[in-house]
Amino acid sequence: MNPVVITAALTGPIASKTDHPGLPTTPEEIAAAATSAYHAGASVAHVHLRDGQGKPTADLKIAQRVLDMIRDQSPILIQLSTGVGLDVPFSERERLVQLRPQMATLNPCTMSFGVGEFRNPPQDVRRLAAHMKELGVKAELEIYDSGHADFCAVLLNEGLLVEPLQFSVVMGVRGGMAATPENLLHTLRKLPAGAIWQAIAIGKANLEMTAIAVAMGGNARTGLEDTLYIRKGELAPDNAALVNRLAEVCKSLERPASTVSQTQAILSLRRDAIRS
Ligand code: KMH
Ligand code: ZN
Repeated sequence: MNPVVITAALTGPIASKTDHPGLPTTPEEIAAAATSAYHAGASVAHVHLRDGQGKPTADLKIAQRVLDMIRDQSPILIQLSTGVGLDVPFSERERLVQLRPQMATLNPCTMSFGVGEFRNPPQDVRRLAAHMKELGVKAELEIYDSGHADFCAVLLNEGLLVEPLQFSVVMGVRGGMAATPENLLHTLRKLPAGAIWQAIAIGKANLEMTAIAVAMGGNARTGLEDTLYIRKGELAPDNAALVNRLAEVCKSLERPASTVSQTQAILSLRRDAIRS
């Protein structure tokens, strides 16, 4: 079986240091978390940025600083979030791809997201997809419901996406599909042939659903964006502890965590002087 691409989602847009004192929010903390996650088995860091007040931001200077710091410390690949945060306008979010990370998220649809609204209007999504294609930034398609996969097929038909498509099946967000094996299977059946996928399980099903995904041949993500707890009632010590646990699951299933170089091949990433 293929090795597993483990992605570490270090910070996310929702939690604060009040929820978890170890949540990395400053550039220094985010870079250190990426490095520890790399040593624990992750080959991709999914990166959200926070401003000086700890709020989600799409500030290009902060983003560049974080990318540079991560690159200085390890070869982990960087996947920049264009989701950013629920209160950040799409026009600011989409600018982040100008920094040409090797990967960035593309959220295809608008939806309720917990207590808020995650706005991804179709014409804005099309414009961002086209820009990412032009810059050679690989789109990680975050789908929160099986219908989102259908819209990605429309974008593919319109020539806005580059194959192989790379999907994240996100489960457990209130407003999207629940984290259940049935929902995962149903959604996977909708993906175009040849698509690459990973499971993202938000909340208490994080371990079970990522383990199921690995057993099924998919890739998997974990980190404090996805769950603040390592088990019921016990905060995860840090991102690396969650990555380490997932890497152990992968090893037990005879699918070791992929190296950076293997991940570049598996995800068909651009290989150039810019390493992230
Ligand atoms: N910003 C959140 C609402 C992404 O990283 O692209 C969803 C999110 C997706 O975190
Ligand atoms: Zn994210």
